[in-house]
Amino acid sequence: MFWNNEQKRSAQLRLETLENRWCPSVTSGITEGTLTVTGDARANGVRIVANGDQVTVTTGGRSQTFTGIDTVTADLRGGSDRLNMSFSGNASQTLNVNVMAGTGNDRVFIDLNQLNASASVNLNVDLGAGHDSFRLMNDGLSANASLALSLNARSGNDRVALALGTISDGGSATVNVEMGTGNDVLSGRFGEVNENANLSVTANGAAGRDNAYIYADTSLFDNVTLNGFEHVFWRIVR
Ligand SMILES: [Ca+2]
Ligand SMILES: [Ca+2]
Repeated sequence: MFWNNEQKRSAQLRLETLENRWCPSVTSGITEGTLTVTGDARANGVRIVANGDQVTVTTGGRSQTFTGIDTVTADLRGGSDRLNMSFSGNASQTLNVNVMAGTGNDRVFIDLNQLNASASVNLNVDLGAGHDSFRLMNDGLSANASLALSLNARSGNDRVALALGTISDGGSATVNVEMGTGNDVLSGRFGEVNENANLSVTANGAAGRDNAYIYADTSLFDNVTLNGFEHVFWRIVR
C-alpha cells in the first residue's frame, strides 16, 4: 500500500493526538482533607511522599502535590500493584492512611522514618487476596508520638515485615496483624521502649502453615501476642 503525502500527514497527526491524550490508570482527588488515590484492574505503580499535610503522588512518571491532607486513601483494586509510601521532612505528621491493595499479588512498602514529637499516624492496610508483601519501616517514635497499624493480609501466601525503632517517652505503638489463610511469614523487629512508652503487638497466623520471627529484647517478649502460628522464632536483640 502506498500513501500519498496527505494520508501520511493525517496518520502522523493521529499518532500525536493519541500520545497527547494521556489516559491515567491511577487518579488522585481530594475532598475535605482526604486524598483518594484510585487504581484500576491492572497492575499500578504508585509512590506517595508525605511531608506534614503535604502529599505528593507519583505514578506513570507524573507527580501531583496536594496540601491540607489529613487522610490518604489508596484503593489500587485488582492487578499486582506496587505502593511505596514514605514520610519525609520535619513537619509534625498527623495522618490517617488507608490502603486497599485488592486482588493480585501486591507489594506495599511504608517507610515512616522517624516520627516527630506528638505525631499521630494511623495505618489501615487491607492487602486483599493474593500472595502479598507488606513492609513497614520506622526509625523511631519521638516523644508522645503515636503509631497504630491495623493490617489484614487476607488469603494467599503473604509476607509481612515490621521494623520499629526506639519508642521515646510518652510514645505508643499499637500493631494488629491478621495474616489470613495461606502459608504466611511475619517478621517483627522492635527497638527499645522507654519506661513510660508503650508497645503492643498482636498477630494472628490463621489457617495455613505460618511462621513468625520476632527480634527484640527479652523484656519486650510480653508485648508481643501471637496466635495461630505453627512456628515462632524468638531472637534476642540487645
Ligand atoms: Ca490495580
Ligand atoms: Ca492482594
